[in-house]
Amino acid sequence: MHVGKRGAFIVFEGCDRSGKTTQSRHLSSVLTSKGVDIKQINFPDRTTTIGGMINAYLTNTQDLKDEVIHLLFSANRWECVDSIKKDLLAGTTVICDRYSYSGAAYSAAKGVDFDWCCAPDRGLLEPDAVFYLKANLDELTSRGSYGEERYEKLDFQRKVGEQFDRLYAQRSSYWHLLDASKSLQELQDQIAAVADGVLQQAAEQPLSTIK
Ligand code: 2DT
Repeated sequence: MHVGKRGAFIVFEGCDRSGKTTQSRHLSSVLTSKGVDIKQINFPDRTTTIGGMINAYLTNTQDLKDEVIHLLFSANRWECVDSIKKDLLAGTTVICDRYSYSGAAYSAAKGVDFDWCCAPDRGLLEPDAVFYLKANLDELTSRGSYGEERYEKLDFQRKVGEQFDRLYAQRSSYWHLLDASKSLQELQDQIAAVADGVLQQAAEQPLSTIK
């Protein structure tokens, strides 16, 4: 049996183009250079069978009812839960680009009941920390137009942002609010400073699940 310390489960959340992917990759490389064992993952994981269905929906190849796609996103996380748990218990820190909170924020933004949206993810692993990159959407559009995927529209992103704010308000103990309009360097420094403490704390605490 492994008797070492567990890794931390760190999630990045926010609207499209808020810089999650850049920041999560950067944190992975900073921690790797400090000798931390890191695995980087993202949701949706489009490589699985369920992920293929999600990809068809996101690229507008297939239409699905809001509830159906919501449950597929959740199932896509459930199919990875054992492997995330195994990595964490083996001492690997898992850095994840989008998780349950994107699930709730995007579906609730369409008008699906918020509590209904949260229910299928109960029992999944709870992150030790969530970095919420809060975007000023007017500034985001100045970074160039949104892409072709289903959700990449400004009005919809505004609604998603409101849902993320709601999630943050209920979870501020382990969510770290970041102003996505700050420079890459400022954000990197802020995230790295918080991450050190998160790793230390996680090592002393058992894994918990989303209630
Ligand atoms: P990426 O652009 O990050 O690949 O995301 N989404 C994501 C949901 O609607 N529900 C979810 O549970 C998750 C994880 C956010 C593709 C889009 O999928 C949305 C944007």
